[in-house]
Amino acid sequence: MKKLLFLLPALLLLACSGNGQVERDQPPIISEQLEFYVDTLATGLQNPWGLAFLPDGRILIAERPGTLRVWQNGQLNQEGISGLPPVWAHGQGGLLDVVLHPDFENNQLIYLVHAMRGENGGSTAISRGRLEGNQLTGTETIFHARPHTEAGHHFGSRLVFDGNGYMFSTIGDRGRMHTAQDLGSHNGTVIRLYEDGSVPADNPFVGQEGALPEIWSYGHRNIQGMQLHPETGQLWTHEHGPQGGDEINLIHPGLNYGWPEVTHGINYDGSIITTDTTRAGMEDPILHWTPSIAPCGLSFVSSDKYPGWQGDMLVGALVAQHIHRVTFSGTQVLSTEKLLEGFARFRDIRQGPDGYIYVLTEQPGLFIRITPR
Ligand SMILES: [Ca+2]
Repeated sequence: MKKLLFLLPALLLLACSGNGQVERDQPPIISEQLEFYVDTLATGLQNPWGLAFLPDGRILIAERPGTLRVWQNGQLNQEGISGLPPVWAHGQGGLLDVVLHPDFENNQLIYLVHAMRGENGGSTAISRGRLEGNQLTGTETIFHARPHTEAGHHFGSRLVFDGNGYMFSTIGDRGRMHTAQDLGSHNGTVIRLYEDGSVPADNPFVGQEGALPEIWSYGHRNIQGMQLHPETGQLWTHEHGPQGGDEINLIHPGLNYGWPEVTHGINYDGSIITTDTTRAGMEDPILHWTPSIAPCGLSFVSSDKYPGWQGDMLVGALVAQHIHRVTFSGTQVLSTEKLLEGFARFRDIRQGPDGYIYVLTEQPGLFIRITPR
């Protein structure tokens, strides 16, 4: 018995590579399709928002107040990445997503989505720089959404490369809902750009008077989860509704996703935004959540590490504090399951190059791995 008690702490703290340690919650969590462990890789993060996997094994973690942390050899480095663009840590804004260029191995380019000040307030921006050691060099801002406002609401944002020279990013409605229907504003949109920030000539609103050419789709409230489907290449997003009416959408160029003309939600004060949940000329969501879960972070499971979850979408929930697993047949939702209910506010979910699912939470700010038993 004495020997067993001695062994227990060793079971809870499993040695990881390097100096770091993985803290494993015991016993495993039993879900519908599989049993898994929650392995804590790092604690003490400040509003972690996005993460990216470097080919040398380091992992970058963006913290919203404006630091880009490095997880290396099983632990968080004290020093973050230097040479970041000017981040406007303001309300819901700050340093948001971090993404590697698809050809990072050859060009070392890191892309950051962040809030940035300009004249008369600010909005969401995209910057990039070359990673040399722990420093970004040649950092430049290649897009800055407009109009600017002092509002601290709804900056988005995620960034996705399609590997064919294009990138997609998202801008929230900045707390001014009706601007999501205004093509003269980036508010409430998905945008598509070339990798240097220039505008593809075949974007849907290029040449349309009064419309901003970067816009790919519009009528969104605040998108904080986006990924290309690993098999079909379709662009999937989710977005925060108001009170109720969070959505999963399949994004097509030039289309109007309805906010705030159609929604399944209502205002936070209980007042009605619109009585319409659907309207001709506006896209219906694939799935909507009422009450809201406050979705943030999205990853399809494509690896073979999670039998039973392959092809499913994992969605982080901030307010509802769980991971939502959604199963599909094509674009038809078959079922949903709540994982890790009450664990924390889930901010980002990514499948790493090793096939495992990595997750960021806030309050507390954790970096965890979902490890199948
Ligand atoms: Ca909608």
